[in-house]
Amino acid sequence: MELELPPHRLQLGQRTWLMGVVNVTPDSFSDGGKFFDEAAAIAHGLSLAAAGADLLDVGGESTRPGAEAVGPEEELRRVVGVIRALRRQCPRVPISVDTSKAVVARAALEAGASMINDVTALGGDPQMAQVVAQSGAAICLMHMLGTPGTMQQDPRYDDVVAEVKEFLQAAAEQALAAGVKPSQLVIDPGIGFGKTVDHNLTLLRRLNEFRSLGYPVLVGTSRKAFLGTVTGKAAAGRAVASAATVAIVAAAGSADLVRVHDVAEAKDAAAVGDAVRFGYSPAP
Ligand code: PMM
Repeated sequence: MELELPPHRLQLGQRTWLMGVVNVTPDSFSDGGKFFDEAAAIAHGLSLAAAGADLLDVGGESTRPGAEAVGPEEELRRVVGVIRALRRQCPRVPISVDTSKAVVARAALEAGASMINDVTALGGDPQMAQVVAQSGAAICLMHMLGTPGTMQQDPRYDDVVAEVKEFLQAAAEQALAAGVKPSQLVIDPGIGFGKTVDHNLTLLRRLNEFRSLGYPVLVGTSRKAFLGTVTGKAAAGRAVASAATVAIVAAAGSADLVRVHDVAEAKDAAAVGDAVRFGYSPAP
């Protein structure tokens, strides 16, 4: 299977691909405020690419629990220049835009992005499916229970894996009905988005069950709160714990792409996990 990110193309099933996070926000989960300035965000994106990121995910709206929504003008102001600069300065690395607004997605694609990472799985903006269908860009459909404002207030499931799968299947069907091609779709169980620690661990343990949906799987565990619960560490000290999850999913072959803040650590973890899965062969 291949994921087309024009003009790039990722061969899936050969190794775990690393999506480096560039948050141009004052208030994200773990790095809010650090790269809020455009020049700092661009430099950060370039450093992630140099550390081995296979694609970069640029976001201008925080989805941290309880985060305030950002208007489209402000989100456009934050991400478009960063995407344009990264496209120009680092043409080898495809760019994804972390947005649920169609107007931001469209502008980001024009600026050089080739994937939309929509944490609302097309539920946030009725125009989004059309933007994806018309552009041919890849789209990541992520599961969230509720909204960032409410999602961590006592989330409940009878069977978290079955319910998240059902949601992603329905979101994929909605995309296909709007004219999106199956080859454009990526799915993500949305670790931390309306889930308890136990829900997150169960999703990771049973991540391979999402394979039956037939789409590439992306997972984002990086620096998230459940790792803080498990290790007792604050967000900035969760790079090793985050890398451990990358090794686990790589060895299990349960994810094609991992969304990470600490690319250098994740790269080693993915290399070890991939080597356990496939055996070791030196890079050509
Ligand atoms: N997590 C965050 C933001 N965007 N997108 C996808 N597809 N999957 C995720 O798990 C995800 C996401 C929150 O993380 P951050 O605010 O620390 O970057």
